Amino acid sequence: MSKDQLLEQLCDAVVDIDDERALKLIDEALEAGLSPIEILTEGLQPALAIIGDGFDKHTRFTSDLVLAGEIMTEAMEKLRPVMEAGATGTGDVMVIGTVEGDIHNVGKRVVAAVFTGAGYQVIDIGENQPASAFVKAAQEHNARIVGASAILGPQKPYCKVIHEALVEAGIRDKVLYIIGGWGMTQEWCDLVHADAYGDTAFEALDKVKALLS
Ligand code: B12
Repeated sequence: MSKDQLLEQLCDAVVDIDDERALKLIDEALEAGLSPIEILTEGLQPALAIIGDGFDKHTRFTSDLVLAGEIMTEAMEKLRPVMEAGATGTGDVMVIGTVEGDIHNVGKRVVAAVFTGAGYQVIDIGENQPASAFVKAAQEHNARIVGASAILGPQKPYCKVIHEALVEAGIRDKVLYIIGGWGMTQEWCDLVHADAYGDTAFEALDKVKALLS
């Protein structure tokens, strides 16, 4: 099967919520030499966009989101070790979490895997986390980067609460504060006083590298 066929079939398998087939196709894609990022961005994410659109149009239900999320969890278990292999280590620590009120965790884990792969030491504090948890972890681990994932529209303003908590703790100027999540924009980034936002994990990595250099 060609690379394009593999990715197309993988997308179809996720859209059909056929986890067994999706996981088998991920193995095949890795064996065929496709990178985890190609698999994620060209196979899995288009499927999630289709399911998300269906949810918007009421042709898909919350149960479909749950099942798609479960497939993504299993997919990340396969892809993460490949993404992390060969990390050399920059010494910089990144604390990342999903903001309070939001339980989406796939995007955060992709960002964590990409930064780990690029050599950062990533501390993932989990989902639905209050600002105090970001501050506590940043202090404990002497973080250079703090990342907040806010996927849900109504939770995006919470990124400002985290900025304020970092200011209050006296560590805002010591960390690079980055945000991301479905539909994140520069406007949100400015509103919540983050240093940068990333549409994708790789865009975020490029921005962080540029800002830290
Ligand atoms: C799977 C899924 C779920 C699963 C999540 C399972 C899990 N383990 O995470 C479950 C079932 C729990 C879920 C629940 C809900 N969901 Co949902 N969900 C999705 C879905 C289909 C895929 C999300 C996903 O995993 N994407 C794949 C990852 C890789 O992409 P990503 O999250 O965007 O992350 C990338 C970037 O955004 C960025 N990024 C992300 N985080 C960060 C952080 C930093 C620091 C940086 C730099 C970058 C960055 O980099 C990532 C990698 O490139 C999306 C639709 C979609 N198209 O995304 C809807 C979607 C996000 N959900 C939506 C909704 C409405 C809900 C519910 C409210 C539904 C309901 N009525 O109950 C609940 C909310 C629960 C809660 N309190 O959080 C809406 C949000 C719309 C909005 N404007 O807010 C979406 C967009 C669907 C839609 N079109 O309506 N959902």
